[in-house]
Amino acid sequence: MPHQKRRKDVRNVAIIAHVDHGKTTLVDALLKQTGAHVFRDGETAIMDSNPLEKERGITIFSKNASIMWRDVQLNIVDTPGHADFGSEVERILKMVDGVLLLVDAFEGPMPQTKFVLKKSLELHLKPIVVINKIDRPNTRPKEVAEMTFDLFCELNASDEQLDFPIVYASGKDGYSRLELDDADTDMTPLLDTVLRRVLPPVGDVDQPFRMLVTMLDYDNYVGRIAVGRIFHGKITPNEPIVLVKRDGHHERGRVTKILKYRGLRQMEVDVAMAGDIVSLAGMENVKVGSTLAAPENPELLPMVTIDEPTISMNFAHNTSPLAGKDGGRFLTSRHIRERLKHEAMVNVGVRVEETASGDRFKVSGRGELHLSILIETMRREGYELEVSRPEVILKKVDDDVLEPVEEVVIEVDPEYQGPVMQAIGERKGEVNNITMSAVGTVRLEFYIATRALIGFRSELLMMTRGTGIMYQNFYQYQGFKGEMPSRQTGVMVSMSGGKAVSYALWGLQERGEIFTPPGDDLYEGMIIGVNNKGSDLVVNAVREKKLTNIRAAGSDQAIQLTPPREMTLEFALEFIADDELVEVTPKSIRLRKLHLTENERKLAAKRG
Ligand SMILES: Nc1nc2c(ncn2[C@@H]2O[C@H](COP(=O)(O)OP(=O)(O)OP(=O)(O)O)[C@@H](O)[C@H]2O)c(=O)[nH]1
Ligand SMILES: [Mg+2]
Repeated sequence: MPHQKRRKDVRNVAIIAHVDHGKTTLVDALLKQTGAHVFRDGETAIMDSNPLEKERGITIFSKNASIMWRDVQLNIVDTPGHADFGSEVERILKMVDGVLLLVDAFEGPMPQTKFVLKKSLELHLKPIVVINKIDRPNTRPKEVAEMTFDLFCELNASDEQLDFPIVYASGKDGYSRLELDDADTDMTPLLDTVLRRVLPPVGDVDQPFRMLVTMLDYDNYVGRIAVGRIFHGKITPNEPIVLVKRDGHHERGRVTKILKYRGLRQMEVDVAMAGDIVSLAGMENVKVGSTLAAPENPELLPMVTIDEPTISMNFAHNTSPLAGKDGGRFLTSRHIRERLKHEAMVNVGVRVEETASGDRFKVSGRGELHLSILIETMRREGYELEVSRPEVILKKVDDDVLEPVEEVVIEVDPEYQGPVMQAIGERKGEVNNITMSAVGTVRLEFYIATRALIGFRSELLMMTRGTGIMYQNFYQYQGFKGEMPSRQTGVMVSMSGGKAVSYALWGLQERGEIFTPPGDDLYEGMIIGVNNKGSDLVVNAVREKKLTNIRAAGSDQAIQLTPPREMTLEFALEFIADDELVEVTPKSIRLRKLHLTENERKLAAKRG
């Protein structure tokens, strides 16, 4: 191998793991240890800065931070652990020279651990394994270390990769150890392991500048910002560069600003060079996967392929009688089209297509979470929408129809094992492993069509009284698995508009769960609850009690309403049937029939 110049003053490392194994909390500990950020009391997961991330307690977007350790600049990328964002993690891996693979000392390797490790090994990265959360009771760090070793073997790691260092840590309490029985110190053992194990970046500053764009950012003052790793050369502000798009087109421009991370903040710098992770402003049309290059060598840098979407939904402007009443500012089909077009530009995994009807758009993404985050973001921006049930995207290869299949792990108390196994069986899932966890829960591992999982999470929660945990991860496309069971219940549909009345709801609640609290505005065709008997039922939920006799009117106080379910977007999307829609406004999430009147529904049913 020819001699490669490496920079000793920088290391680029990504933190990868299954969802919730403690990536963002570990970054807190590193920022604290190096003084890169001063935490206020009770401040946690500082990198989860987006309001949706805070609300859900998960990381949605990868983010950078930079810390100094023993005069070396460590650029750290915190990545999302949820499977829907797996392809983003894959792209991040192209930007770094090393990874910290976190594994929860209690749970052990999970589906997304396998996915991110596989991708890292394929890119010839040499992971550092961090057995995390060792402060938790009932952990089994040694066993988890062995399971992780087995996973490396299963994924055909090279001997060099198999020789991974292990650091035991508690990101939450801010300590790490090289041996389990070492005394607790701080994050020094982990930070020193990073310096020792992660290769300094290769890069020749004398070559023409080239940078691969891995992430996008936006700033009101400077516009779109391209974030990525400089692979060759160096760059100074106002230098002319060429934007090389993935389709080979070139566009000339200039870098207006160069920003580098210091801690959590971006600072303007006068120069950046090979090995640096930087943010460059000035190129409005830049996309993820583009290359920014010096005019004398405008060639694309190789990038990992972008995964195809697996799920799609129809988006349209809100056509319900309550449209515009919840303070939405963007109500028309034109608004929705423009917003979605913008999203398709900046959100790599999202695809937007016009449909024959002209005012409905087919939006495809990498999973339900991926798309529900887009919907949630739009409603916060003031859009009103109606959205159809998620559908999986089928593939046709020669004469075969293929559908996406997921690898799923469910953890439940043993008493629920039977019903859950039965539900998996009904959905044509294939169980491939059943184990007991250290705390006595049963872990079921199985493969199942993505299609069969839509609606399954909410059913699992109901089946296990909210205790069941489920993780899923795209596995592969397989032959179409035929019909799947659909929702077992019908719904109660409001027969007219008006405000929901306690007395009426009270009369209806014995038929099934109610979604709307008294006082809520209803309209004809709106779904107000579940009808436990299979069919749909048109009901009157606005009927006041006749005040014919004083005693009965007085007894209204005695009405005991079960508190209605708090409607979340995830529940709504999973719950609805094909002839139903979710209405999303800045204030409410409502369910409705596609056809609002009973007549229209009957006609539609006749037409098939
Ligand atoms: N006991 C204990 N809990 C931890 C530790 N690290 C994180 N947690 C908790 O685990 C949960 C998830 O932590 P995060 O840091 O958000 O996990 P993450 O891997 O970034 O999650 P995603 O980004 O959504 O994949 C939070 O409730 C943390 O408080 C730890 O070292 N010990
Ligand atoms: Mg996180």
